[in-house]
Amino acid sequence: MFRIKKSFTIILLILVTSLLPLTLYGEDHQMHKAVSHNNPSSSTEMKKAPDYPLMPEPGKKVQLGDGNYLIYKFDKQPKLGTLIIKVEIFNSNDKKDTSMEITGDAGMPSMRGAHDTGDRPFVLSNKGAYLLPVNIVMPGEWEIKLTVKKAGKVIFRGSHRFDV
Ligand SMILES: [Cu+2]
Repeated sequence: MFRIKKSFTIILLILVTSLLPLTLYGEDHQMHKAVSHNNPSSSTEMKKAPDYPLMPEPGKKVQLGDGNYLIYKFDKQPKLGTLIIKVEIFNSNDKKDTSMEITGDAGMPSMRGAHDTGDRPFVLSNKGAYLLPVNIVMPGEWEIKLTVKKAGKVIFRGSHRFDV
């Protein structure tokens, strides 16, 4: 009986001592992995631009989920000068929703960084339309990227390309 107990203790001791470095190594290894894995991936995720899927044409319903939709238009046929982008958001009962925040980033896809405006907020008009003026400074293909936020959370991203 004593012998069994003793040998059990020895086995336990051997197990513990042999597992201890393993777990330590394991943790250390995992930590190392987490650090070396996190650094590059988090920085690439931060640098990775979000996707802005192409939206239906101006004047068409663009679904936002939960029955909400937006309709965007330009104040005129796009040409050089100031172009106003008008966005209206409707809920599932076709009632205007003015509680959202919209930002727009305009630029030329072929000249990344040359004229990009960065995300700028649309301003709500007294008619309940969101408006953003964009300065079209040269002919060619332009792109507007829309981001819609509800209560501070992004619920939609979409883009539209047009020729000037
Ligand atoms: Cu350009």
